Amino acid sequence: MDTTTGPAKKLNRIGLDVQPYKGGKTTLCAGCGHNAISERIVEAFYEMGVDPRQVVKLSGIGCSSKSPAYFLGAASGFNTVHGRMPSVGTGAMLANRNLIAIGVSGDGDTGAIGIGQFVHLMRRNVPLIYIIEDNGCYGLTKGQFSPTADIGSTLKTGVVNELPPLDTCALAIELGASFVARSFSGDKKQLSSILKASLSHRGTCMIDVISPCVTFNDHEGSTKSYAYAKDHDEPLGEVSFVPFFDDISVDYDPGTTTAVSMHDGSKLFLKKVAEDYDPTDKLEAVRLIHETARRGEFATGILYIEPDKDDFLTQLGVVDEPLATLPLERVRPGKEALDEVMEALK
Ligand SMILES: Cc1ncc(C[n+]2csc(CCOP(=O)(O)OP(=O)(O)O)c2C)c(N)n1
Ligand code: SF4
Ligand SMILES: [Mg+2]
Repeated sequence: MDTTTGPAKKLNRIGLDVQPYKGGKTTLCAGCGHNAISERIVEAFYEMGVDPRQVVKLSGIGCSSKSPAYFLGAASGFNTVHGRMPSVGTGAMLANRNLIAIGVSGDGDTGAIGIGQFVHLMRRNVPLIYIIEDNGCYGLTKGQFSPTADIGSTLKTGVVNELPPLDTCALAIELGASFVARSFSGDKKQLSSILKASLSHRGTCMIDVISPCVTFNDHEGSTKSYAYAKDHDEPLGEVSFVPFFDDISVDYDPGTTTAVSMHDGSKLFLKKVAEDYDPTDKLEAVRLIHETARRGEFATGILYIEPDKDDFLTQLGVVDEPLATLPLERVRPGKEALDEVMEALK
C-alpha cells in the first residue's frame, strides 16, 4: 500500500481542493462571530468553484477588517485605511472588471468613519460583495458603541446608549444597492445560501451579518449578543440557491415561493413563511425593516433584490477588456486627439 499519499482530496468544479480557499489561522477571539463568517466565505467560494486567483479581498480597519487574512489565501488583498475600502474597491473594479471583489467591513468602519464612502458605493451599484460584520460596537478599540447600537442597549459597564441606530440595510436599499441581505453569523445555512447567491449577482451586494463580539458585547442588555440574536431573528423564509452549473429542476409552488433568475442563469428560491413578502419591492423591503425594528426584532434573508439593474461599469460604458490590460496607445490619447481637443477649445 502507498503510504505517501493521504486520502483523496475532494475537488470542486474547477479542480481545486479547499486549501487555496482557506486563509491564515485566526487571531480573533475564540467564539467571535467574525470567525464563523470567514468559514462560510471559504465554503461558498469553494463550493461555487470561484477561482481564488481572480478574487480581490478588501477591508478597512477593525477586528472584522482583519478577517480577509483568514480566508482565500490564494487571492489578492488590500487592507485599506479605516472606512476607505469602498473607494479602493471601486478603483480595483474599474481597473480590472474581470475581478471578483469581496469587501469586509465593520459596523464602525462602515457606519461611522466610512459612511460617506459607503453611500457612494451603494449609489453607484459597484459590482462588489460588501459584508458588514455587525456587532454593534468597536471591538478592536475595546467595545465602545458603534452607530448600529440600538437605543437603550448597554455596555458591559452599564452605560446606556442614548442615540438611535442607523440601519445599514435600509440605507443600502434607499441608496441604490441591487442586492441587500441580512443574516446572523450563527445561521450557517442561510448565510451560505446568501453568499452563494451574491456570487451570481452583478452589482453591489450589501450583506449585513449580525456577528456577536464575545469579549465586549455579548452580555444581557446588548441587542447584538448571541442570545438576543437567536431570540429576535425573524427569517423571511428559506433561502435556496441553485447555481447555473447544477442542472437541477426544482418544483416549487409560485404561491408560496418567489423564484428569482440571476444574470448567469442561476436560480434563487425564496420560500415565504410568515407573510407574502416580495423581495423585488423596494418600498415593502424598507417598510419591513422599520416594522420589525420597531418590535425589537430583525428580519433576515434576502431583503431586496433587483437582478437586472445596471452596475457601475455598465452605467459608465467601460469597455469589455479590463482597462489594466490595455496597451498604452489605447488608454492614452495621442497627439492628434489632443490637438483636436485644443482646436475645439479655440
Ligand atoms: C483614522 C482612524 N480613526 C480611528 C481608528 C481607531 N479604530 C480602529 S478600529 C475602529 C472601529 C472598529 O469597529 P468596527 O468597524 O465595528 O470593527 P470591529 O472591531 O467591531 O469588528 C476604530 C475607531 C483608526 N484605526 N483610524
Ligand atoms: S474583540 Fe470582539 S470583535 Fe474583536 S475579535 Fe474579540 S470578540 Fe471579535
Ligand atoms: Mg463592530
